[in-house]
Formats: sequence, C-alpha cells, structure tokens
Amino acid sequence: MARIDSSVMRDLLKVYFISGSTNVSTDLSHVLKQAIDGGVTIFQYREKGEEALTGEEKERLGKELKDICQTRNIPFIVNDDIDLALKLDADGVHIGQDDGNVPEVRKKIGDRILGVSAHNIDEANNALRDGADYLGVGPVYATSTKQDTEKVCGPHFIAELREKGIDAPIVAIGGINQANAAKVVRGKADGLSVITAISKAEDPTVATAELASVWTR
Ligand code: TZP
Ligand code: MG
Repeated sequence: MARIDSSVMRDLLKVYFISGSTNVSTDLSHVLKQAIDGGVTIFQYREKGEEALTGEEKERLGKELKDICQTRNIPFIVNDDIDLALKLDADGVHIGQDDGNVPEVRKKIGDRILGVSAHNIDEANNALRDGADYLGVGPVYATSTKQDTEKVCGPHFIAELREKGIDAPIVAIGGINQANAAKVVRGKADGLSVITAISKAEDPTVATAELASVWTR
C-alpha cells in the first residue's frame, strides 16, 4: 500500500460527515446509512462529550460503523484514538494539535489516511512535513458542538492559506450548514466537514444531498 494520492484525497473530502453517539438524537448507525444515501464521501467516528461511550461500547459502535462504511465503500476515519483505529482496521485517523505527535502517529498507522487540524500557516506546514494527508481547518463559523475551539477564522482563511503556498487537501470545519456551504467552497476548501448539519437533520439523506449539491452548482 502507498500513501493516498492528493487528488483522490481531495475528492474524498467533499462531503465529510463526522459523528459520535452524542451528536445524534436517534441511532447513529441509522443516521450514517441515511447520510451515505445522500452522498457522504468520507466518515469520521468522533466519540466525544460527557456521555460519550468508552471501552467495549465505543469499540462495538466503532465496529458497526466501520462495517457500514466498508460495505458502502466509504472511507472510515477514527478521531484521536489510534489504538481503536488499528484494532478496527480503519482507513485512517484524524488528530488535533494536542492529540499526539504527527510523525509518531504516521509511524503507527503506516500508509492509512492521516488528517491533522491546523489553525495557522506554521501548524499547516508542520503537519504536512510530518506526514498529514489532509488538513482540517476551522472553525470557519461559530459552532456549539465543540467548546474548546480556536477563534472563528471564516472561510476566507482557507484562501489565505492557499496564497501562502498550502496546496494540500483541506477540509473546512465548524458551523457549516446548507445555507453557508457555497461560501466555504468559494473560499477554496476541497471539502466540507459537518457534524450537526447532518447528525441532527430531520432527514439526513436530504441534508447531505443539499450539502453535496454545492459542488455541482
Ligand atoms: N472542530 C472544529 S469545529 C468542530 C470541530 C470538531 C465541530 C463542528 O461541528 P458542527 O456541528 O458541524 O459545527
Ligand atoms: Mg482531537
């Protein structure tokens, strides 16, 4: 196996759904299937928050979600938990700036997909030098899903990173919804990542299809 090609990575980032059990009001496996029907291109299992599952329960749900993704040919990414990613034979891992050392994570996961959150040009350059396949950049808009975020950077911040020479695949995150998605795309992101806009949607299939439609508009 080799590291993922950056043009393939860019395409996969288009409609990036992230969720854990605490982000849904119903059953996450069901929501994920509905979202995939609407056009999700990659999924990240991010089990966070006070009521988050741990241990065997987290692993059991992770396995269920991974199987859904595998059956439907959608890459399955695990947030932060490298051991779980390896145990489940995930397609990749996403880490934040405080979640470990990028070269070490790269070594542990081999050629699997590695995403790293970056909030400025130095973090972006370092992450890419150390083996990131894509960058997560945000919050582009205010979000109530994650409490400890950096300040809101706006979609134009991604265009600024491009002007500073960052050509790597970038997915935007934070407060993205069906109403502002087109602006994020114009800001030069390769993809949109969302939690609430899909996880809490009345109809996740329709919500996802609406997000996906900004790429063909
Ligand atoms: N990182 C920056 S903002 C955010 C994360 C994980 C939460 C995004 O959630 P939502 O509901 O799409 O605003
Ligand atoms: Mg993290």
